[in-house]
Amino acid sequence: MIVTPSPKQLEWQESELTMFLHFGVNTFTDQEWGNGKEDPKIFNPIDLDARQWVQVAKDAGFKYMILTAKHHDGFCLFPSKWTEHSVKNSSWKNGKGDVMRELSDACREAGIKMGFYLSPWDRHEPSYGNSPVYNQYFKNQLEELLTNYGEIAEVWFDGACGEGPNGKRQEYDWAGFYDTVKKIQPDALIAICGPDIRWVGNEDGVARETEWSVQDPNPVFHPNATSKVWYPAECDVSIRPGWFWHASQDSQVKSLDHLVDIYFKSVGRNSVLLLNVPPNNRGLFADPDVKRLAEFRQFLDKTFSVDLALGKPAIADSEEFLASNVTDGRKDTYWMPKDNKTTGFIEIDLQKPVTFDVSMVKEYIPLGQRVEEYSISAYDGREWKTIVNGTTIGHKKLDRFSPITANKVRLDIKKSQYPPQIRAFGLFKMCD
Ligand code: FUL
Repeated sequence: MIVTPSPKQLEWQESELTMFLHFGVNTFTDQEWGNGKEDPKIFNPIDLDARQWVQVAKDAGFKYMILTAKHHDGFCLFPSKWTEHSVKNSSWKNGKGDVMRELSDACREAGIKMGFYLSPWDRHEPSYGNSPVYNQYFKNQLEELLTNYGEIAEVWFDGACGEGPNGKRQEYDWAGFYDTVKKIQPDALIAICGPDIRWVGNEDGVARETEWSVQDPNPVFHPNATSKVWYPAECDVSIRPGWFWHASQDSQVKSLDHLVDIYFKSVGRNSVLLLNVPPNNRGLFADPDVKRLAEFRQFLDKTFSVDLALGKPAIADSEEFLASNVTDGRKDTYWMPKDNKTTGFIEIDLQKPVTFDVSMVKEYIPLGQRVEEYSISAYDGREWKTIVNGTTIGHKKLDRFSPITANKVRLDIKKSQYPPQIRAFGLFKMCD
């Protein structure tokens, strides 16, 4: 049986860019992990403007935003009725503010999808460590977040699980948490400690060269699965050294080169990039981050707006579906060889010498991820040269190489678990 994504997993994968927002009491204490003893009064982002966050994210091409509704310190950015440790006892807006509300309203207005991070580990809540009681507390908060803020696209469960105040260890009721999410918002994707989206395994924003969206089920996150599951990778990383804003890190925003490298190693390796941009203590994105995101967008636009293979004639050794489907710019067509063949090649005639240094290959993932090994070669009028040897492709595989001038290129599918279905084969010249 070929494993395929759910419609929501597909939509998520195709969106490619998600923004993470770490914000809370740590923003005011200059910490990365709060201890739960912070005075809620310290939370006072006097200029908070969620529309600024959303505009910056949207302008940079991000399609989803995920807010830390509660981090490990237990302080809630929404006025939960189950605790006093929240915005309602902060100085901000005399306790009348609700960051979830402001962000969800702004996202809806702008057509951006919203998600939240709710830390299971809670260093403030006294019931933490008393497993059934705390699990109920956590479900109550999930219910608030899933009921009061419109559509929630992604629920992000962190795996961190520290010791409770009474020295007891908290056993999370994952199955119960998923039931709560599915009952209220069946379409919400559950990420990381959840069944729908997989943590890539590091916090550097980097996927593997070989990245399969088809995986063996995780016994905790897919307790009922009996065979492989669609479990695509998400690459989380912060634009700064820390997840939370620190004044001292205003000068340490990642360079454009670093962000571009992350893009190629995440989105370009069949993953979604979850880039953290933390609001500052005024409640705004800081200037260096805003500037860098604009540069990042400019780089991507300049590099990817001209596909040098688009509309060029293509042939293949075998065509159940036409080879020219890979250069037609459409997402609903693909090349596939005849007779269930699992190997084959496509050749694109560029019609004149063209210089490029990036290739993009996409599989038609609505029908699964299939390719295990491929290569790309270029013909300069005299000889064929192999420029890429790769393994998996998936939603999108980007390869970088030294600039090459060629008038023909060829994609060889050398090994595939089922007949390959190639949606696109593009060529680009990176902007300087
Ligand atoms: C980790 C947390 O401990 C960090 O503070 C951060 O939230 C990161 C995304 O996940 O597990």
